[in-house]
Amino acid sequence: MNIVFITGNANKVREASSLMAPLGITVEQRDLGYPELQADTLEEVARHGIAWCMEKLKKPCFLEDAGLFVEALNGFPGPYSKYVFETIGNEGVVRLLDGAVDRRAVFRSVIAYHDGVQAHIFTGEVPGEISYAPRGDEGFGYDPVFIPDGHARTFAEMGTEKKNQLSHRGKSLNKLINYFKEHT
Ligand code: ITT
Repeated sequence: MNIVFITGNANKVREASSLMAPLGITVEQRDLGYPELQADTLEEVARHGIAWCMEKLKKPCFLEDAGLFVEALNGFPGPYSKYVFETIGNEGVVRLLDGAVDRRAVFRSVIAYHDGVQAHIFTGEVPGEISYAPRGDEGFGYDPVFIPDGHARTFAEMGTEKKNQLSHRGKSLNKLINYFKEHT
């Protein structure tokens, strides 16, 4: 089976392939540059994006919108995670929590899969903490500052396989995989 993953982020494709390739699912990256709605929830962004992509591509495909929600910042950056990463980056996020004892955060992933008839949503989340400084050089984005609950290492200090076992995206991708198993 071949499935199109619409994303400009090759790291996401690497993570999806790591889970899907062993099951005989080939992940094909297409970067359509879909418009990301300025919305309050990841699901709205994903639903709007997949409808746009389906119009363009006219074949089954999926996309994923992810975000980091920091408790002490009332869920910021959340749906604005990309912009915040590109402006203040990991050092900036650590600085925003300067002196904060409550460093809890949640990573969320929303996959929108369109089967040609309708869209299906699959979600995943992982609770954790923001580290006191960026650590590790694997992964991408906020991985160097996110420590999943019950672990001492940041995502960037783990390999793809370990991150997939714990991560928001690993969870949403596994739900998508189960859907494929049930429907193909
Ligand atoms: P798309 O083309 O798929 O949208 P993107 O990199 O823009 O790729 P998102 O909008 O989903 O992805 O991600 C929002 C931000 O959160 C962005 O800066 C990512 O680098 C970061 N991010 C997403 N998933 C992450 C993960 O698993 N670990 C660390 N950072 C992540």
